[in-house]
Amino acid sequence: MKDTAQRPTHGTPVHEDIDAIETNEWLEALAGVAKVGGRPRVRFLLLRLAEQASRLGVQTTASAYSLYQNTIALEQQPVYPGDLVMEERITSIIRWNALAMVAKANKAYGELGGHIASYASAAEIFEVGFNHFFRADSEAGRGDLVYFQAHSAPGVYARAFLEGRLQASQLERYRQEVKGGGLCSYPHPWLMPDFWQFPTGSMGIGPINAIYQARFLRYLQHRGIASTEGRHVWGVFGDGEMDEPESIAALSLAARENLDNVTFVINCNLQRLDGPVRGNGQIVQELESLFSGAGWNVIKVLWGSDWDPLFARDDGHALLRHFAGMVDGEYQNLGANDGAYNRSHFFDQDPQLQALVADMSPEQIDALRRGGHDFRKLHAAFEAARKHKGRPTVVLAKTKKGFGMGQIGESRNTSHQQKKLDIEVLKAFRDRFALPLDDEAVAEMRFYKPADDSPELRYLHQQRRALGGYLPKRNGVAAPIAVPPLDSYGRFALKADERENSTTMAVVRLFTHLIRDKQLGPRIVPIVADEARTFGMANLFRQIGIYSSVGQLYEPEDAGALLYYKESTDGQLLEEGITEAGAISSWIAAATSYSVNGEPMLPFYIYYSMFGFQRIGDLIWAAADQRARGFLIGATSGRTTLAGEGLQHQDGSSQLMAATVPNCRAYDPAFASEAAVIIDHGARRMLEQQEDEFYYLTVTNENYVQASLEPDEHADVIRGMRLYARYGEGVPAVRLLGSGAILREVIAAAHMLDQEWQVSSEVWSVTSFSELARDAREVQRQQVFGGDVECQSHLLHCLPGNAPVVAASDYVRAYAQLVVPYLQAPCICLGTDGFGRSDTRSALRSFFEVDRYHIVLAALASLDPQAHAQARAKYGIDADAEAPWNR
Ligand SMILES: Cc1ncc(C[n+]2csc(CCOP(=O)(O)OP(=O)(O)O)c2C)c(N)n1
Repeated sequence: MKDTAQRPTHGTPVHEDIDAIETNEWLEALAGVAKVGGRPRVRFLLLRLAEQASRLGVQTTASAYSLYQNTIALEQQPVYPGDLVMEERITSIIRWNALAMVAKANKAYGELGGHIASYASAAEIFEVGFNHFFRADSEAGRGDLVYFQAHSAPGVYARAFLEGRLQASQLERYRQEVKGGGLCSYPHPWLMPDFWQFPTGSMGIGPINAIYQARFLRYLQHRGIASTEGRHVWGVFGDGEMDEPESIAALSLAARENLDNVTFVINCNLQRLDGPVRGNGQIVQELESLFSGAGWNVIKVLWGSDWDPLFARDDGHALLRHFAGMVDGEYQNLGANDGAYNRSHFFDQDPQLQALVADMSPEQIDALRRGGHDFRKLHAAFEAARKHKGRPTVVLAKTKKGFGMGQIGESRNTSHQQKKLDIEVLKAFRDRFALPLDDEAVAEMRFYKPADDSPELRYLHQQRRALGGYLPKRNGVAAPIAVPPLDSYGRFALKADERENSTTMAVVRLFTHLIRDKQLGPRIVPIVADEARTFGMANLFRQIGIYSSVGQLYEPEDAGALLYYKESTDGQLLEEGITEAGAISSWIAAATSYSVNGEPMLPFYIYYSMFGFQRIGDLIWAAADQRARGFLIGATSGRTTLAGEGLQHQDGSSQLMAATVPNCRAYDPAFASEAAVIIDHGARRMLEQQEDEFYYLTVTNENYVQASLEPDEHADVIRGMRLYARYGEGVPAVRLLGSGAILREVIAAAHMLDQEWQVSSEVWSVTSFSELARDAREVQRQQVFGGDVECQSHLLHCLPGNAPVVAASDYVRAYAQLVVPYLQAPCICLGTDGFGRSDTRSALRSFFEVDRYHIVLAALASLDPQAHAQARAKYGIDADAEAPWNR
């Protein structure tokens, strides 16, 4: 180790001591106070001193982190309530099975991947949770929610194997899911719906989701929907994962909302995938500053029990001084090497340190554990976290990546990639953890499960029984909730009058009406990210209130107004502020409440459509994995319909992205009546039929006269297209398709074709190109496979034959093009490819070539070259103009 005294510690310079005797007097006095008056008295005096210093004009630069030691002192550590030897044995067995699962799959099949080193570092953290804290759902009520670090999944499987919940044959099929019965790489509720609850495979999603889950538990409690008191959210995450913006995005919300029902346990093994998390710094100290700055209670678990006697003998605090000056790259280096190396490279650097280990053998030095591998230290921290009131807690547990993997994997930069282990390494692992396996069993990497009546399994079951049962476990069924007849809440939309309205306003009105329904109403969760007024939802402020865990501590500025800003503890509306990631996390919590809480809810998250799939697409993907049920409303949608806003706001792509999510049903309705039918259908599918799908609707802020719908048209709206009208005489020469606000341009084009060019046409309102394509794809597949060759897609049912088709939408051409391969007719697709820009709707539609003139031109291009040339001249369309996507 290099010259530590001169090295900067995490963030603050080392100060020079100009009067060591005086310093000592102060320190001794403080130690005396601690002895007599205890810690609270010390804290009190320090606060008073800080106040006094401030009055004297001294800027105190107290660091935002504490010393590099355990937060819970030995004297405060409770007696361990479990059987340490037994738990060590069980953990060793689980370690082996987890390792064998990954190594075996990779040996047999080569490139299946998987991780050994991460779980190796987290085993004790998981096992303390499983043996003493993680409560399962039971007859006594719903249990805790646990977010497991995704790439430590092998350890969770290995435990479930001992519990008898997974069979050896399933462990054999780790990462081989296609034939069925295999185990997912990471937690995926979609693929293991009875097992995993929360998808955490994409870093950052677990932490933000966990916090909003904890907040939603409070919401349900405050609104009287479910009793969630006592339920705890645990999140076990990596220190590298904390780099993700989403991981830290909701920390202040958790503190602000006093979420003492959530605990993060950060596995600080100091490593990421390629190397150290903070080789030149100290991740533990950085995270402590971050979390305490955000208002969390921080508990550091850095050193195991074997260090206690060393600290006790270390009167001069040499250990703490040296720990403070050492960067994580060095900690990792020490971690990767044996006792002799640690003696020469750490303890021998300072006579005081040297003396501390003088009577210890290299093996004893080697066996000094980090706190995150010590059940007693971890238990004390978990217990303190669960008891802590008023604030969320983070446990920062210092561990070694690849703990127990020896020369090839312990604290090595390459640990993360270790998937194949040679026989000597496996034997060393067996010996290190005293596993009862002979050489043959080791060579074959046989899974090991003690007999059912063995002390190990009896203990394991007994601990779980005391915690209500087993987890992770997902419940997929909840009591159905009846949706009122559409006519009772959506009549205004089905029967249009002459008034102009927008589809956004109509959708808001629809769910506002639904809220009034006695049964379903309380289960509607409107969610906004600071855009309620934009979407005309201000009336909901007063009608249902804005949820606030503390009610309203101020008189709102607009108290006298009819629609004043009303916050209340039983408020129904979730006003999340400017955080789409937070708002979608709330939506996920509500949309999975049927499973997590057994209480189906129906969330409507309404937002600027551009800031949905594009901004937080990965969270939506995780929602899909999690079998979310609810509505996403992409408002102010359409690249030319959101006039004026410009490049960053105008959405021309979300429908295309939504089409890629298998259980997302995405619609781009043109009229309020269509939106009403879709919402009614979706609500029934999700709440009555319990289908694991969710609905995405793009709605616009363009006001126009709406169209009515007849009951016999509803099914076609859901299938994706319906005949709007025929124009002109005889068999239609061309079929015109339009979705969303662009349908009105299509209708105008049909009039022009008829009146100016004597071309007859059919106009189809396409509510969903993606649903049409999905259905057509399935039919085509059946036909290719020689199944029901007679069956026909809705698309071809509507558009038989080869009369030309023109399809236009307010999205990129690829959206309408989703249906082209399934048509028998030639088809020209118009769309809004390119960057949006600010201007009027008509200017934008002209620019992007989706206005009525360009639709007429496209229709004539496929029908009549002469008329086409005339039309181009008549409408002033410049054939040489640069394409919009190049501008
Ligand atoms: C969003 C995202 N980016 C990248 C990855 C790939 N990845 C998987 S594990 C990992 C490193 C995780 O490090 P850490 O959180 O410290 O966990 P450890 O394995 O060290 O316990 C990375 C980058 C991912 N899963 N998700």
